[in-house]
Amino acid sequence: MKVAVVGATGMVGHVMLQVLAERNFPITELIPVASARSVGKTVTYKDKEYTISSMEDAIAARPDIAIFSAGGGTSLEFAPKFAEVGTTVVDNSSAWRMDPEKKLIVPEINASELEDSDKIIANPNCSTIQMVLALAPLHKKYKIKRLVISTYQSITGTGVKAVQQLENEYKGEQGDMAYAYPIHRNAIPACDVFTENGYTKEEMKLVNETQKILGDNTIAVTATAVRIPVVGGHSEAINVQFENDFDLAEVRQLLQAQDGVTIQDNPDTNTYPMPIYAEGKNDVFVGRIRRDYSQENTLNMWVVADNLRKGAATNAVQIAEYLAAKELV
Ligand code: A2P
Ligand code: 11C
Repeated sequence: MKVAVVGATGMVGHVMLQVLAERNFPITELIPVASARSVGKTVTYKDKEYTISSMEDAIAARPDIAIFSAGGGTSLEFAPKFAEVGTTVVDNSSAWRMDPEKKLIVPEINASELEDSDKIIANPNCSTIQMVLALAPLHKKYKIKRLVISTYQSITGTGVKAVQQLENEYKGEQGDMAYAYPIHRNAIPACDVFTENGYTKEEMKLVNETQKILGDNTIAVTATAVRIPVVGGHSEAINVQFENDFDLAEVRQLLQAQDGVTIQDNPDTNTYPMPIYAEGKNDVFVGRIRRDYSQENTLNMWVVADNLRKGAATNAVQIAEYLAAKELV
């Protein structure tokens, strides 16, 4: 399969190449793409150097699949151009997610919606992916009524500049700021920019993308998204009220049976998910599973995943794997 990775020099692009290699994706030709300033430079894939192509050369090569992680503006402009030459685009940006014509896919949940006519497929936001994967089997069984979410998000979600900011502050050095405030020894209750309703874009993604992926616009969702000085992954405290009552042992069984979910939950041994241990893993880790005694049919849980892996690269590569396996490209 001829595969273009658009944004190959970026933080997510780098992990995409790693995940494609680890999972032995059937690549016959790899076309790494980045901005004009990177054309001619190289990236490494399976110990070999590959020269970065321009967007135009990549389109002319008519790849079977193009996996994009190069920002929303780039996707809006170039994904349709790839689609026009017959390439199927898996796009990690927010550009197409809420387009009613485009599918928003977490493979373990809704890959079966995909058809060969889908030429631009959206990969959800990182904090949404890890949450819905843990919720999907529970929603199916007990029907979610309302979600209250608090996130504790890794600075890698912001990009290289944020990682640099934390390193500079840690060392006591001056440098460019990715955030309006220091992030070292801080918690910033604003991920991405504010929208008109007083919520941030990140918080609204949790509302809108969750309803779209779970296929249920009646689910009420409210979120507070917070950036913390952590690199390994995003953590989320999720309070979920169901329409129907649940059995805690059955909740655990359902989560156990969910592909892509690993339970780490034992108060006796202080076992619970943490981003430092989720880093580099493809699974979503769930712990602190307990009943909320303050309200009927309500559960609390703590969900952690590597935001660059299942939250971005791994999910996108899994979509590509599904397309390949089902011969949809
Ligand atoms: P470049 O390295 O040449 O700037 P990140 O999200 O980590 O900042 O990475 C963004 C990725 O998207 C990088 O690989 C970047 O390339 C790429 N990119 C940004 N703008 C464009 C564009 N107009 N065309 C192609 N790739 C782009
Ligand atoms: C963050 N979720 O951690 C963001 C990063 O819509 O794909 C990815 C933004 C997106 O800030």
